[in-house]
Amino acid sequence: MAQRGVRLQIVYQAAHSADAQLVRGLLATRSADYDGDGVPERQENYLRGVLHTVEWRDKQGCVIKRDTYTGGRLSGGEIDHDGDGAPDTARVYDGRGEIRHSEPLSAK
Ligand SMILES: [Ca+2]
Ligand SMILES: [Ca+2]
Repeated sequence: MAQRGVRLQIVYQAAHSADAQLVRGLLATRSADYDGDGVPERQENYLRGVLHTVEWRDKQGCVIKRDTYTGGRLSGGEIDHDGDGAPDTARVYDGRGEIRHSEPLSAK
């Protein structure tokens, strides 16, 4: 029913504005601009309609946090604590989304 490239404009109470993109009727991305500056802080990326990653970006558009979902469930993540544009901490989550393991990533 929905065509490739269909875009939905949604206004949430929590976010200033949110934007969703469907590909062949399945949710592909969903982004939210919480402070209303026109640049989304958060973007959800879906694979075949299932949540795959959630990315948080700074004002320059650099990813400062990326969570990975397996089968729609939070499984791992990378964080850029010092804001140098490279992730420096990796996390592994248990089945309930609690941090099971966290370790520093070597600089690339
Ligand atoms: Ca924003
Ligand atoms: Ca870093």
